[in-house]
Amino acid sequence: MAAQRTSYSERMKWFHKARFGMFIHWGLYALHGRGEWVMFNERIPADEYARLAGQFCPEKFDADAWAAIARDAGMKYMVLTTRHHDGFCLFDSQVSDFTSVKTAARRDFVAEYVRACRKAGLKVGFYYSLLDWRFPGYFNPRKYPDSAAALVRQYHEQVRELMTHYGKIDVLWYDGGWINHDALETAGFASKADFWQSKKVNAMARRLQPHLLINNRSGIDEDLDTPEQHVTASKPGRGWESCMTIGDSGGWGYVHSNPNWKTVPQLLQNLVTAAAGEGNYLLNVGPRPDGTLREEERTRLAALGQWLRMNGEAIYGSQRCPLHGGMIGRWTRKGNTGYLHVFRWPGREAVVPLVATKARSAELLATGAKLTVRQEHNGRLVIGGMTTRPPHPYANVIKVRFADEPKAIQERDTSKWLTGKA
Ligand code: FHN
Repeated sequence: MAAQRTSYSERMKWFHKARFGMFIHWGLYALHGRGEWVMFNERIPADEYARLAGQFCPEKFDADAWAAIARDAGMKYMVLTTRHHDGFCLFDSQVSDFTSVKTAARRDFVAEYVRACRKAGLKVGFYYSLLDWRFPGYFNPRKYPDSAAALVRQYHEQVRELMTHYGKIDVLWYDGGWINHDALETAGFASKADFWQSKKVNAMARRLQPHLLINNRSGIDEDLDTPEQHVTASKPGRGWESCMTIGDSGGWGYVHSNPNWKTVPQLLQNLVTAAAGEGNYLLNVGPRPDGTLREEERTRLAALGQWLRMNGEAIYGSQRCPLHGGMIGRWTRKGNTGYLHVFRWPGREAVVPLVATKARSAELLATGAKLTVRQEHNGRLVIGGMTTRPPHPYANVIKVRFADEPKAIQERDTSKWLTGKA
């Protein structure tokens, strides 16, 4: 008897609280150290690329270490590439020999990853690439219809395996659902979802995993929008998650010389911007071939975790807040409490225009240090009693308790402020 499917809002509850997750791109491609697209970018023939599986023996792989880094960073879930576009599976599969169980490693890394997530109290996400470059039918479904059909069959069967053999799964993170439009048309498919038969496979996944969240990359919107390398909020009520690399966008998988790493303030501002839009931040790591994480990733994640231990109240389960942050930063909210995330510390006072709601009190969230509040007739809220220099170098949160849910004054005549009126 299929378990009763739960409502969207019910399924989304933990996700809205979580706000922050770890994306992990790891597989054979790490051996080359030139990103996860190396097979395609360098047009490495399938047989030559497959020989990498004989070298993939990540002796230092430790899923518990990954989970501990994620947990200490303040992350609440992980999403691992169970299979990327190269078709190599980090899990056991009855429909493929190109797996980490049937080749040199002889390990089901997905099983180890799932156990580690649960032990660390993290929700479990599976990334799965629909496309598999090894099938010519992906590139030309009209010329190779049997290969295209085999590709789709493999994807359906492997999604069933992933939804069946590893206990309760929380997120199914599809990727690689794009197909050349002309190729689709000439092969007689009306859409990507038609080619992948996504409706059928997603219905099966939900029967097996009634609480599952599915992203929007199988050709159907499903539960989550997935802005990539940027933080753009979906409309209220629609779940979304910004996925991003810590290094530059040149590679999600391991790149052995990546000169361009985002700073902790940049990463923090992305996390806050996601939380301000009631969305999540899925921050990526690309482990080395041996399974270890780079110093540049570990130090940044540790710094984010330290900040979240002091300010997580303003992030986890955050709601949208209409108040203006201006040059100073961004607002999140929980009920009648607003959190002003100060990216650029203004000095001894912070001015917030167009506040319609009475502010009762203000304090520095991290320390509880009391601040003052003064509201002027034109809606300007002046928070005072601040130190000249920022208490924390990256971002500081001012917690403001309001008499009601904080609202902004809607300006009908924007020039009114010139005369001191709202
Ligand atoms: O091609 C993939 C890429 O390798 C990476 O997995 C990202 C992560 O969202 N998704 C695709 C590019 O949009």
